[in-house]
Amino acid sequence: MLKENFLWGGAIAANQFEGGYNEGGRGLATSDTKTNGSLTRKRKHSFLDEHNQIIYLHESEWISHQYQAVIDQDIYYPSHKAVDFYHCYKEDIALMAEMGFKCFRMSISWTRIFPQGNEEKPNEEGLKFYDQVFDECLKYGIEPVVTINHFDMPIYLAQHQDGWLSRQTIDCHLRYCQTLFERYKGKVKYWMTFNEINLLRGYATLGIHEMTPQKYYQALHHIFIASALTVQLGHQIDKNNQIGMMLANILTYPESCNPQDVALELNVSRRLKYLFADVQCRGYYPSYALKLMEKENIQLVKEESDDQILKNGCVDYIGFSYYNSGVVTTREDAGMALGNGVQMAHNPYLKESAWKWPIDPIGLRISLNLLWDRYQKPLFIVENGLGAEDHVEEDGSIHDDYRIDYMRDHIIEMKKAVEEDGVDLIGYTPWGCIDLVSAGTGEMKKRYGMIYVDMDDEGKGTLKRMKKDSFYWYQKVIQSHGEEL
Ligand code: P53
Repeated sequence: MLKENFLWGGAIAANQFEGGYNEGGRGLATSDTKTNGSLTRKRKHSFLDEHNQIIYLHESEWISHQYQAVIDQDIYYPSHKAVDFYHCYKEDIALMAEMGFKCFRMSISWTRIFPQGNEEKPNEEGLKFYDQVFDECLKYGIEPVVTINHFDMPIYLAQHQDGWLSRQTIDCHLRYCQTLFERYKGKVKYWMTFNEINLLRGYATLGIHEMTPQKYYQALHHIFIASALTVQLGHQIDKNNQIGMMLANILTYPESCNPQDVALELNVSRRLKYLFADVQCRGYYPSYALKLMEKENIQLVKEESDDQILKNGCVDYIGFSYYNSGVVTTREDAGMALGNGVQMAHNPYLKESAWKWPIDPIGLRISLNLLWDRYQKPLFIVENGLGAEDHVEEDGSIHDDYRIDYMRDHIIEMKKAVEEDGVDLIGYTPWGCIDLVSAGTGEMKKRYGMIYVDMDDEGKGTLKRMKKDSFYWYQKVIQSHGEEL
């Protein structure tokens, strides 16, 4: 059986869900300059070039330091309104309560609390907004689970100090955390430091112009230190706080039993996944990471106390996202498939979603076991789900049996990991429980929710919320504690 206090719920992130981007004294974040996109046309940020012309650049395209991120008034940016949780939170939380949620995973927008990121004093209006959200949750017995930083970077810090490349950003982050821990003490117990810490890359999440491997590892080091200090601070302020890491659980299989494929898979999973969890769960850089940096000629600038900080800042649990698995191969002529941002070979045993993400429920059981074996820390599935296009019938019903199938198959495997393998699991919060903007493509039509939001890729729609078939299905799942699937 799942634990009695197992946390069934759902998950969202501020920049994809909240909107109200210029209300309540909120400052701009890098995500506010991200345009919408489509499956083929990836999103871009808007910048001013040296002639004061607005240009659009993908974050992987290197940009010069003097380029300044700006907002083009003629263009639609999905984060600005998102699906307007800022104004709809009462209705949304009521719907989650109706589904029977025990918890709600959400993130706080850094620039709502510190508009520039580096102020001495927080913005009271921003703090009040989250007070209201948490109070509304607690009214229904819903436990808030808070991601402190979900793909969030104040534009000011990106522009003035290259975001996480600067050690000063650690202090800014800690002031933000201290404010949250003190203000929401007694209301929030479950925290996560950095969403998908192993997927933080270019401008949007790290705030860095002109990325290089050296800059990447230096910024990552600052984030590791910031996270470890956050864990310590959170425990000091309230010993009941449970502070976790958040890992994009990149699960890879070798394409064949050729030892070269197996060795490649080991290498890939270390580089893309284990490095991050090893540092945050064990409190030091694993030897393969040190060798990897040595090989790439990376010289980390560290302070003397850094090793001790990492050691004293191990996380309490591992939150992770799981959508799919991928296949790695040493075969040079392999056909490539896109899965979770990593280029990989096709898996002939699995079906794919419309966005070409392979669907692999057994991979969830494997992942739970791999993480439990390696770390012996409680696990929390904080993202899982199927991005799909939904069709609204004339009577307003939405028959999303494909989503129900996806979730059912994953919950079955999750239960096996707990009941047959003995994995310690805190809860399950499927992604985008209410439809939201896709992080990868900026689309609205890539929907994950059990609640539909009337809004299209251009931001047009009434924002009306409608229950999909999966709403009633998940309600029963929670009610029966995962027995009725
Ligand atoms: P979308 C890429 C690969 C794996 C997970 O993703 C990812 C991403 C970013 O696109 O992000 C996580 O919206 C993330 C969420 C995101 C969700 O997965 O591209 O934590 O913010 O929305 C799903 O379909």
